[in-house]
Amino acid sequence: LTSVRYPGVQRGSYSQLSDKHVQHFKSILPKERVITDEDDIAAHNVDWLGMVRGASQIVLKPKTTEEVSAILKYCNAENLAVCPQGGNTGLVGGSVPVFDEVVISTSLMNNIISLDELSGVLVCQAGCILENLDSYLSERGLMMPLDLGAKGTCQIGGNVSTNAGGIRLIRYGSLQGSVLGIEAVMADGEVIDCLSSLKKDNTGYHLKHLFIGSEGTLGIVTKVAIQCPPSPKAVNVAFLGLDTFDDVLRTFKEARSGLGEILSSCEMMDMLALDAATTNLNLQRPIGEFPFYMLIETSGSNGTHDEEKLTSFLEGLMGSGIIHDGTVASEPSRIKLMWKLREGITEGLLHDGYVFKYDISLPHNSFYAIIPELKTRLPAEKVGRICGYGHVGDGNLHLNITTPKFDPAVLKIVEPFVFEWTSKLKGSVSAEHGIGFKKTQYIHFSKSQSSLNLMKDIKKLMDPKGILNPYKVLPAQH
Ligand code: AKG
Repeated sequence: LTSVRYPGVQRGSYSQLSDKHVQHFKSILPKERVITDEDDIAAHNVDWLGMVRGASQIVLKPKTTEEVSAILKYCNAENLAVCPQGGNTGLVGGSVPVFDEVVISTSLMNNIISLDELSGVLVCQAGCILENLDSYLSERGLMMPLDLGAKGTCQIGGNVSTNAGGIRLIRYGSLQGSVLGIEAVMADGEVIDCLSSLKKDNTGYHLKHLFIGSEGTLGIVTKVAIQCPPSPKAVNVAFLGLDTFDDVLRTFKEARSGLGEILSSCEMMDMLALDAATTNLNLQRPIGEFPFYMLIETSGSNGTHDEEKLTSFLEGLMGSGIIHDGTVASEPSRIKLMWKLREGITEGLLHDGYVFKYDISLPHNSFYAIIPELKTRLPAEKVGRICGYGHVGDGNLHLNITTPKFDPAVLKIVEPFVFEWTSKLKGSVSAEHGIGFKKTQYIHFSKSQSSLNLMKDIKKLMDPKGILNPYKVLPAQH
């Protein structure tokens, strides 16, 4: 197999799947969990954006850690490459095969193992869907410490493997801080049990971190222990209109000081980003038209106290002319509608045609400058929209450029320019989406050669044959 779609990417010298292998998988799993029907495999071979497509001939659906272990032990012995797959909602092609890797889907590993309602520690299998976990917790006065647009489909194992960010990072921190323990299976089938559910545990190397954010290249996460905060008693969302990006930064600064501990989200969208959701998904804009919008959420334990704080924060902004229009929601249905506008942007952009997608961390004072810069570099007749939105509170910009269809001339102008720009500002070329398949040749813009060498050494130690999620994260040559 060679790839026409990915020139320059060579299939590794792995074994080809044979009938003997399929029969063996059927001795590990019941045959209905060994999927070889082309139609049933199709969705596992393509990413959510429809941009990365593999040619796997088999999908395995284990239910237990022991089954994952037996599968990997066999694949390692037989030199079969594997692609671990959770909800397959990633945006950098990390969760789909590139060639004919064996797909190991965690979708049936969806048991909640335990919940300590006092400490808030949840232990569950990797295939639990984020939203299902959140619903389970909310009935018990708790919540997941992360939330993102793909919550209805993404799985916690995938979230942890990619160290997914999302809309509440500003409040609850990076996911790696909430993950107390992990159970993972290494390439040779060895089960690594670091499933500690202790808040404090400084007994040697923090091995769990090898599996957080390594995107399935060092092991397959099978169980996680997560610290879950109490769910808030009061939630408010303000949707604001602003004239300039400087005003967005001023509002963020005021929100940090004025809302303090109740601030749970601080998001921005420019006019064209919001328009992708309103026009393309037919959603209602809740306020007038502005060059910039912000969605600010508060979550706290005392509704009256929160409302007082929010009111005085908004009055201050209005008084000093930083915001001109805005609306506040405290009923769950209206809050949901406002979040739909923000979370619908990704899907809305796809309706334009092709999307060039960048997920970058930048210093606040240079957060938005790349958008006007790209507008001067890209010929207007070639692009649909150049827009920016994202987690301004966390310094994470989602830069998106749409074109009617894939246009190599646009690509040439945008890459590596975006990565060079980001690197010069000491930003990150992947803030929260990971490196996956799409960004491997750009990782060096954010990682030193010595770090890359150590990553390569760790990979060799933990997966000497390189069977785990090949072609992902690590650059082919460095
Ligand atoms: C977000 O909406 O926060 C995402 O991570 C998706 C960003 C994108 O579609 O570029």
